[in-house]
Order: sequence, then C-alpha cells, then structure tokens
Amino acid sequence: MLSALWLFLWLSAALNAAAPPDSGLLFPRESSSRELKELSGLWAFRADGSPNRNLGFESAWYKSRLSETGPVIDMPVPASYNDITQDPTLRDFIGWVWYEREVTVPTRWIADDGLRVVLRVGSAHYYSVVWVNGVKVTEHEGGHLPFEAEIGTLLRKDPTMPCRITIAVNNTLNLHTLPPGTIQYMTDRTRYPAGFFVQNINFDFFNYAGIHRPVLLYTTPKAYVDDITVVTDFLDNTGLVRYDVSVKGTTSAALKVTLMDKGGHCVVSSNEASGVLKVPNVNLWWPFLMHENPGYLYSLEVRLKATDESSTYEDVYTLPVGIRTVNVSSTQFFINNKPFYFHGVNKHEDADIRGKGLDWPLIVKDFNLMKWLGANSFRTSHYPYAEEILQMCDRHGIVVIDESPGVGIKDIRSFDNVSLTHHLTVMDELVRRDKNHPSVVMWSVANEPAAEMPPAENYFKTLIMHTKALDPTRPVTYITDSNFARDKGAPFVDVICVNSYFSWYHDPGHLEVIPLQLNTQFENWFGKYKKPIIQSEYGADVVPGLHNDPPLMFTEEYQKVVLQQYHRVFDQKRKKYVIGELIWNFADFMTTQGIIRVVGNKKGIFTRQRQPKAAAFILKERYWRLANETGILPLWTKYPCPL
Ligand code: BDP
Repeated sequence: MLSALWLFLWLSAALNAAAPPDSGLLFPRESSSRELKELSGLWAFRADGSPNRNLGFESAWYKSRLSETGPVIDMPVPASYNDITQDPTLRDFIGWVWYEREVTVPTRWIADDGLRVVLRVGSAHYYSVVWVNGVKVTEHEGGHLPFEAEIGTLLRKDPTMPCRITIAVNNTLNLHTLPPGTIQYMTDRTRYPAGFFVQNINFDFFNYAGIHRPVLLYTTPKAYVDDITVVTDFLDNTGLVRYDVSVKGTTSAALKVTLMDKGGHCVVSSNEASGVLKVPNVNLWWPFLMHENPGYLYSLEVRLKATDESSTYEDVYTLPVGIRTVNVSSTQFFINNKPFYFHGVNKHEDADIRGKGLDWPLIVKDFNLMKWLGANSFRTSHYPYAEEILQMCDRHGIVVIDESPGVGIKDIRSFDNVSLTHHLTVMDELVRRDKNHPSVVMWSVANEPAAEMPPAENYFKTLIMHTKALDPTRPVTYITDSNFARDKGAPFVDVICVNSYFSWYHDPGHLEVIPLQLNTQFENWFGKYKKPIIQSEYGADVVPGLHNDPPLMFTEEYQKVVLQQYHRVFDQKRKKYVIGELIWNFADFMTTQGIIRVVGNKKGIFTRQRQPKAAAFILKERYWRLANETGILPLWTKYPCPL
C-alpha cells in the first residue's frame, strides 16, 4: 500500500537514471553576476500519517498552502525531523512528509527575463518531489546529493503570485535504493495492530530523514557557466591546471579564465574554454601535518560574456583549486609524489536534536577536534557528506575518502541491474559534485557489501570501472569486512580497505587474539592481491564512564587496549604495505534500537556531545607521533602535540 505511489516514483526514477547527468551542478556561490537567497529557517511541516501515506498526493497538498489542508508544525531546515518533537511516531515515521515555505523573490529577479532563478536543495533524504506554486518542478532519488530546478520561467508566468515551495520527502527504502531496505508488514493480528509495518535495514545508523542541507535560490544570467572540471599536476616547480569549462544558454560565449593566488594576484590567464594553465613557482596543496602550509588554494575565476539579439550577458564563477597529485603503488599511497599515511577517523553526519542536518557549530567543532587529535584524514562513512564539509577539508588540508551511500547491500536482489543502474547514477552524481575537491583523494563505492554472492563480481567490476572512467585521476576502493571470502570486488580496486573487529564481534573479550588475527588479515589480503591496505575500521564500544581493570568490554579501559593491540600490528605493517588506519568511530552516533546498541553506537572516541573518552588520548599521542615520523618535514619542532 505504502508502496503503490512509491513504486511508481521509484520506477520513473530508475528509468531516468540510466542517462548520465547532462549538466553540471556547481556549488552555488555569489559573484558579481550571481545572487543567492538562503531559505534556512522554519518551514511548515506535516507528516502524512494516512494508512497508505498517500493522502498528500490524493488531496494534492501542493496545490494550496499546507496550512489550508490540515494542521502544520514548525520544522527547522536544515535538520532531520526525527528528534525535533516529543512525538515517537514522528521519530520513527516512514513515508511522505511535507515541507513548505513561502518566499519573497526580489522583483528584479522576476522583471529581468535575462536571469535564471534556480531552486537548489543541498540534500533531502530519501526521495523528494518539489513543487513551486503547485507546479511540479523536479524530483530526485537519493538522500545525500544535491538537486536543482530552474523556476524563473514559472515565476514569470504570474508575477503577482508569491513563491510557494513545497517539498515532499519520503524516507522509505527498498531493495534498489542506496542504502537498501525493506518494508515488512506484520499481519498476525494477535500480535500486531492493523497496518503495523517495520522498515528493515542492514546498516548501523539511524535512518534520519528530512531536508538535511540548505535549500536556496540563486540566480545566473541566461548564458552561464554550467560546469568546470579541473585536473592538476606539476613538473618541478611548475603547476599544471588542466581545465574544461562548459557553458549553457549561448553558442557564442567569450571566456576569460584567470588563476589567482591566495592573495588575489593573477598568476596566469587564458581565453580558451579548455586548456592547461602553467603555474610558475607553484604552491602545492598539501595535507595537514605534511607541510607547514597545508591546504593552499588558488582561485580559478571564469568570466563569460555572450550576446544575443537583445541582450549581453556576463557571468562570473570562481572555483577554489588545489594543485596536487595522487598515485598508488603496490605498497604505498602518494600525494605530490611523497608517501602519505592516513592517520584519521571515520565519521557520521550525526548529532543530538538535528540528526543529520548541516550544523556549522558542529562542523567547526569537529574540525577542531580532528586537529587536536592529529588526524590528517577521514572517510565519509557511509554516504557523501555536505559540500560545505569538503570545502573545509580543502582549506584545512584534511584528506578525504569519499564514499557513496552503498552501505548494507546484503540481499542478493540488491545486486540486480536496477540496483546497479541506480548505483552508477549515484557515482555519476557524486563525481560530478566532488571532482574538483583537492581533499578528495579516493572514491569508495560501497561499504561491506555481501561481496561473496555470485552477482557481486560483475556488479563491482562494472561499478569500479565506471568510476575509474568518470575520474581516471583518483584511486577507487570498496570497503570490505574481514571475511576473506568477500573479496569479489578486490581484483578491481586500487587500494584494499578492510574493516575488522577482533575481540569484539569475533572472540568478544579476548584482547590477546588481536595481534595474531590482525597479522593474518593483512598477510592474507596483501599476499593475494599485492595492493596497499588501509585498516578502514576497527574499534570497540564504550559506555563513557564505565571502568574496569583488567579491562572488560564496554569500559574505557577495554577500548584503550583494543586500540593499543591494533597499533602494535599497524606499526609492523606500515613499514611494508599498510598505508593507513581509520578509527571507528570519531564520535558516538545514533542507530536503530536493538539489543546490541545502548542509545546508539558507542564506538566513538568522543561522545556524541564531542567530549573525549580515555582512548582519545591514546590516539592523539599516536597520531602526533605518526605525523612526525611520516610527514615530510622535521616536524617535531613544528608540530608539538598540543596539550
Ligand atoms: C562495521 C560497519 C559500521 C558499523 C560498525 C559497528 O561498517 O557501519 O557501525 O561495523 O558495528 O562493520 O560498530
């Protein structure tokens, strides 16, 4: 029932999905030709609690004000809706929820029909349909990537109308969504009330939903810079910026492309839409702790001029550019031809109250904590994070493994062509969005899929090859668990990423088995594939404040010893082929309720409120020591471990 409309929407998305994106999706930035209007704040909201969750569509709630079709509540955007109220049915709600906001659009935006007015949603989980003044303008599948629609033409049809934006969002997951899930109806009336159903998932984080990232309106001229792609390299002292600008809305654009240094001084310019810019005395983009001046960014300003019968258009877009290279050998990972060792974290977009909603204080706090820790990298487990976070990584030199939402692919039906087609589309959208971030050094196409299943080999081969074709400049991986049988994708990856939880999920309580088992894990994977390995997850749950010595599971002492045991083996193998270690997890995070979770996953080295557990100090001491051993500068004096 819930699924009738859902199935229809999903099918139409799956059919559309096969085509690669035919336009760019540049991050919206103000410039002399582009204005921006943020729509963060309070929106009207209603969850469709009707038995089939379809009343909103049947009664066309988008046609009038939401408050005219029933009661509404205040809902902050961006935020997950789940933890905002005291209502348990909203926290666990599955189905369509409706958001609405009326916006006053500046008259000149409407009056000037030489302008495009674009409505952009940073992300909404999971499936979205968007209307403006009752007219559908777009729909989008996928909870972690942006989408947009040009609405200026529509607004101009009746300039007396206010701009009423309605967004319906559905968090229902099925076997072909990313991540996948299933809806299970419980029909035994002696045990469950009528209509009772649950959503089953195979991933370990709460399926927060709603409008998670900023919604905004921005303008561009009708002839505009649609996309920019940069690929960087260097030769001796000269940086090389290969660029390609694509333009829309005109066939006769004149372009001026200028690369500026940090101080805003022109370094080199060109009048071509694509080419190679040579940067003398280049300042390379270096990771945090690998150089005294990490995260150096140039600015690539693209100026477009175009004329048609009636008007002249000028567009300006400026893209930050970091010049760096990434390479792998069978035993090492190189940034700018120097060996790079990942000492970092796995994160989640997750916090009290706002769930997965973008939150600047939290983002800045997390960056401060990563630096305190001496972390030089993180993985965007288990989905693409906000662009704003990647921009911080670019500026601070924090290296990123950029992961798709391919998590929890455990059912054989999720390896079919429908799923694969959608997964390929997600990779298209992800690479289109993140290709220009110097901080992004590797793509991860999935986390812990059931890769031992027969269709997995073709699935991963296609997926990984597709991703490499989209971006030949970055290595590609998928994250495997320690089960060596799940290696069907391994022949195609550039770097092996392994998660293992020795003495936790295996041999719980037996800290002494860690060195032997970890050694076996590394030797097996390297022995078979001769590829560099990252320990992409390891860790243990701690209920903060629980203590026991000798260590017992869930105490602060146990987490410390798990880490120390792992570190002993890392120290042997990092001299050989282990190229990184990422703790699971940076902070505690919310999960679905279950008998192995105590108000969420407690493997954080920080609590959900970002306070350190005892193990955070072990890691901090180690990461600063590693920075001094593996960085390219004599760091000890330059980077003393902060108190
Ligand atoms: C790993 C998963 C991660 C989980 C973690 C755990 O990749 O999402 O949260 O286990 O169980 O296997 O803590």
